[in-house]
Amino acid sequence: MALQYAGIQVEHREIALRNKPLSMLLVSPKGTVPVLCVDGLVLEQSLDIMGWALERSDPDGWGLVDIDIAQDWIEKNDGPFKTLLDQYKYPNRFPGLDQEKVLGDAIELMLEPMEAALRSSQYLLGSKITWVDVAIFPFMRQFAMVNPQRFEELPFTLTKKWLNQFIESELFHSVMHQYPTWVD
Ligand SMILES: N[C@@H](CCC(=O)N[C@@H](CS)C(=O)NCC(=O)O)C(=O)O
Repeated sequence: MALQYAGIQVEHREIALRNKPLSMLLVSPKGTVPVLCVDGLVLEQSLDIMGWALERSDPDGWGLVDIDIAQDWIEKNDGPFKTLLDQYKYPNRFPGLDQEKVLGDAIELMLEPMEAALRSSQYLLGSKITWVDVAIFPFMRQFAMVNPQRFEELPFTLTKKWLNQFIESELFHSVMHQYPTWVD
């Protein structure tokens, strides 16, 4: 989304994670997606790719953030919330865990603070969209998709509205194509 927002054209190579092409592993042995290769530079973290794109073009000021607040949200999302998301998404991998307990932990960790933030402003860091919203909403989308009905029942009206705004956005739709899998 950041690349599209910044108007940067890329050659998109969709990867089958179970069968990673050698050409990808040669530039990025870490073997995770996304990877951006540009002018001899290899960026292997989503946030680095977003940052790189916004440095080139940022028409609506996605990059204008209080960096400490941004980092707090990102650390919470990429750390403990991601762990809970995996537990919630793949209960078979965590047989000892109670799904309602996982949901409760996620609510306390992320949904309640998000709802509180969205009570005082339209987006997580204020009245305008920033890269932090764009970096975090895909995780909340995945969380909601595990049990959409259960998610819908939760009393987090503002968080649901915030999420739906991104899911329904033209920008999101413009990048959510099915691409053919790249084969070397
Ligand atoms: N912190 C990295 C995480 C990248 C990551 O773990 N991506 C997953 C897919 S969402 C992956 O490529 N996993 C490798 C695999 O499943 O083999 C980022 O944000 O780019």
